[in-house]
Amino acid sequence: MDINKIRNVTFISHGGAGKTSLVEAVIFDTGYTRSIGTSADGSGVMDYDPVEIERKITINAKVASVNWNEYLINIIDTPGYANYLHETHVAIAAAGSAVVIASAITGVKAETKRAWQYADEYSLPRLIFVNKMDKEHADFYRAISDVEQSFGANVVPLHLPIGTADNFIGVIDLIGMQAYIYLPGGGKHKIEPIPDDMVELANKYRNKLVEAVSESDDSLLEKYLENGQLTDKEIIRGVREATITKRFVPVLCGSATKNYAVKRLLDAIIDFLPSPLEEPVRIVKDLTSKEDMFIMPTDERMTAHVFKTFIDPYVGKISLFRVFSGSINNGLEVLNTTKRERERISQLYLVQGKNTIEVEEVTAGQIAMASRLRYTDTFDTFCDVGTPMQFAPIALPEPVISYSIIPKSKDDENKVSAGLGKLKEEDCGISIRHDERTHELLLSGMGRMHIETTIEKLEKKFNIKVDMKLPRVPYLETVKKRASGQGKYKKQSGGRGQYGDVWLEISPLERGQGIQFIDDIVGGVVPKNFIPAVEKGIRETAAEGVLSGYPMVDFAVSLYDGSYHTVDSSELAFKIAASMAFKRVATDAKIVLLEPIMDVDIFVPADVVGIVISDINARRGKIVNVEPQAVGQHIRAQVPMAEIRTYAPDLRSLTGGHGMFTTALAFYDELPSYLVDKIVGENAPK
Ligand SMILES: Nc1nc2c(ncn2[C@@H]2O[C@H](COP(=O)(O)OP(=O)(O)OP(=O)(O)O)[C@@H](O)[C@H]2O)c(=O)[nH]1
Ligand SMILES: [Mg+2]
Repeated sequence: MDINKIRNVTFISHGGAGKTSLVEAVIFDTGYTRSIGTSADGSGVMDYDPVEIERKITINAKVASVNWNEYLINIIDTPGYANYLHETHVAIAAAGSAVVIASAITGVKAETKRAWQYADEYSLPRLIFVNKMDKEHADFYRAISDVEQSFGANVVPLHLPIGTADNFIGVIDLIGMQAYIYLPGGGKHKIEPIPDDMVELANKYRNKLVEAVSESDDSLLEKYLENGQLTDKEIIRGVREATITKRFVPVLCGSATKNYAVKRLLDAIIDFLPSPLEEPVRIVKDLTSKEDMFIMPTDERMTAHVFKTFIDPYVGKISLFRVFSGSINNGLEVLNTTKRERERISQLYLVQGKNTIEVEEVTAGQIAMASRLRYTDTFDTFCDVGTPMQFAPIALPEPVISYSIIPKSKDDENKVSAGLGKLKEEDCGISIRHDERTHELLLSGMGRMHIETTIEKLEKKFNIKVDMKLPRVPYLETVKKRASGQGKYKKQSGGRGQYGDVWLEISPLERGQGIQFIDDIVGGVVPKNFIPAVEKGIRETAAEGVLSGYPMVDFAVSLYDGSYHTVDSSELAFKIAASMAFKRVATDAKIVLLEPIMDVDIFVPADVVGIVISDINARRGKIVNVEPQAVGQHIRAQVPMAEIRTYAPDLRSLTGGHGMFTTALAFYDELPSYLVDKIVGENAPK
């Protein structure tokens, strides 16, 4: 494959703007399907996961490799909803350029801005496609000004729409200065002169285009000043250079579902977006020299990066990877550098969503799929066996919400973690852990909907049904003051009796000090061999809590007196006596509950800082600091875990999707007394 004729492009935007519909139209236009599939009726080849079909959204990033005019265009379709932005991140890292889909109705929403920022991080050149021109209230010019305001980007239309909504019939190409009029059914067009009533507007935008092109290139500026015009070829070259160097962003428009102007988009991808040779260069670590180096697509040493895994209940594991240099042919043994294992690639495919075409070889710049790999997971690197190299892992956002997962049937208990473990292989945005403090299985993800769709996958793929619940807060107990007293266990009815007698003193310790047991016995009033039993009795009772069922911590306990019986005393008797004494003395020492407090870092636009701060206050939180950022403000706060468990969806609705946050455990603090009864009540033995 001629590397100059490859384009790797990701489609990004907020949810529902029409990315997948556009990809379905592309797959049809390039001859891979006989009709245009839609997500609305589940007939598409892209959104084929059962949960995607049911919810009519994209959840997994997917690839469609199509041939168009002898070029190979690999499109990575991404989810738009904020709950799946980690997939968008991965797609952007694998692609070399992006098509940003703006809606002619809603323009640019928060998620598109986030995706745009990611694309900035990877320096991706991009095009904008204003979609849904056929819908009522569609407005191309409003969408463009929204793009300009949202991104401060220098946007330059290459097309103008002819008509809108029901009257949208085609586009004017501002380079060829002609009209593409689409025939009902889409895909096919006639070329006509620009309609009379649009000639003036077309000239105005043509001039803007020519000026933008000349301004971005000195040699073209000279020609423009000399001739007052540029040739079509010069404009195309100028737009290409300006797009690849990100001096401006070309804008096209059309309708995905009507399949109007979709082929024009394919032409633009070829004409204006970079080939792998022109993409931002990638860095790999050369494990022989231990140095980071740029890997050029022309390097003969093979490097490839796995960016997505799917788990198919029948086929097993499917790995999507991009070859950055060299080539991989069917049957090649590669080194999986990440796992330090040799892996034979025996089935190689190009994919269009769920459809596959088997191939013998893939070369630098291509995206392909291999199935049934033994060792390989997402983000692993492949390279030639003799030249180990490794790509850095992709930095992903951390999960922001956790739920406790409970199987509906007791028999499924083991299956649940195994099933979730498999889903984690296909979804790098979830994490699973068993919380030892609350004995819950916690599933964490990017939002409530992400958790919901994950458990829907669990049911649809593996037939495991579970419920989700907010996780329990791991409260702790401690004591506030010093207290002392006795515990005496005595039983003398028939046979051998029981006798244990201890005096304990409890005193509070600093947070995080745990439990200190001090043996202050003098003169053997409690014999040495019984003292470990006393300590055990105390520790076991503390672990179960005295007031609320939560463990008691951060106290010192001294065993300072007691008595024994030469015949009746035993380890068990002293253990029971210690437990009795501990419960009594702890209660006198004023038990309080401790709750986990989280450090919360919130990033929001400046205009919502006030709302976000008052919401944090309403959650019993404290604002630590507010600091301006390049974009928006950074609020640092400390908030009780109990109040922030659903912060991901709450912040999203509070800020219209523009807020982001991270949390981490900060410390434990005393729970206000007015809340203690509620917590104690919740945990009381039934
Ligand atoms: N009228 C009209 N409807 C469209 C167009 N493009 C998409 N739609 C509809 O918009 C809805 C969402 O389309 P999708 O293609 O699933 O949008 P998406 O951007 O892939 O959405 P996510 O994957 O969830 O981010 C569907 O009901 C489509 O039929 C268009 O050009 N015109
Ligand atoms: Mg989609």
